[in-house]
Amino acid sequence: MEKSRTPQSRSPRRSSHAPRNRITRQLVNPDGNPVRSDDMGLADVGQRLTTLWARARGKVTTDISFAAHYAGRWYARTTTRIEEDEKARAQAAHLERHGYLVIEADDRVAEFVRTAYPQMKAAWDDQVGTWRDPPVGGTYKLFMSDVCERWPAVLDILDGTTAAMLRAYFRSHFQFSYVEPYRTFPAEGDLPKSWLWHYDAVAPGILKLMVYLNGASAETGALRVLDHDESRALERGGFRRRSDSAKYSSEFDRRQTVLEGAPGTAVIIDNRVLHKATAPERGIRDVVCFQILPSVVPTDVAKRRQPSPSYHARTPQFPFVPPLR
Ligand SMILES: O=C(O)CCC(=O)C(=O)O
Repeated sequence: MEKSRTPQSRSPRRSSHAPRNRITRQLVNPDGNPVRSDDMGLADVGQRLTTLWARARGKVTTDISFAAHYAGRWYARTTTRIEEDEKARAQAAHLERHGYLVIEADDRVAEFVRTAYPQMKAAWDDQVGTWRDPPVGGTYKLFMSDVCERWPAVLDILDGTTAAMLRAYFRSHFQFSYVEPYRTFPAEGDLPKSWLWHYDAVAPGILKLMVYLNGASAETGALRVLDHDESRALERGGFRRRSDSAKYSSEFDRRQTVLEGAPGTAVIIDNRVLHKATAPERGIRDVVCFQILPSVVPTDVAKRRQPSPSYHARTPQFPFVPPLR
């Protein structure tokens, strides 16, 4: 039986004299209007195809990366046996439930802040082994390269309280996909993308952990976060992408949690919660940022296997699969 069609759903009948123009049917302008063939030169078509190809490649890379992460997490959980104490389990449950957690410095972190941070601070002040991001149009983040080579103790600073919580959270061992120190400054002009509300482009459950080397308050650039429930509420309310940040700014102001802390405090978020960097109103903020994922081998073994987990300007966006070419 033939399906009945409403007048709206019926496609317009093509006149036998009308030119068949596939491009007109497939492409739209950025404002959503169909592109007319006489608007488009060959260069435009080429440009559009390049954009579509880049998008498709990005999507495939993301999908493969996420699938690799889920498979790796499952395998790590089924092959490791983790028994952490009640405190670690309670902290992990908070991170799972809310999507963020703050851990005060334990002795090991405090020792690093006391002994290594003054040297790191001097290197930042003198701009030794550093680079700015973005290179033009702003001077908001000063990254430092080779932190694991210059201050190897950085790889061990989480070995106390935080490591126990991380194992309880992943229910497996864990590893770093990069270790990235950077300094943030008061802003002068338009802010680049991580200063708007966003999710990181990594699989859910991968953690970002920042150790505030010199502490952070609301005025000196503490990380802002929306917990799981608030992030979902903003999505339901229409937030889709970073560029929507200004439109929903009063909602963000109302719902956000500012993760403040003394020197050595670790703030941890999973990438399913909306978050944003904030330029200090005064002073500077120095952090070491770790991206953390599950591991099938103990963390010490994973550390030794990695040639250098320090962050470099070339670090791929998805550390788990090589970029597709
Ligand atoms: O530096 C911060 O406070 C957060 C950075 C951030 O969100 C990002 O780089 O994605």
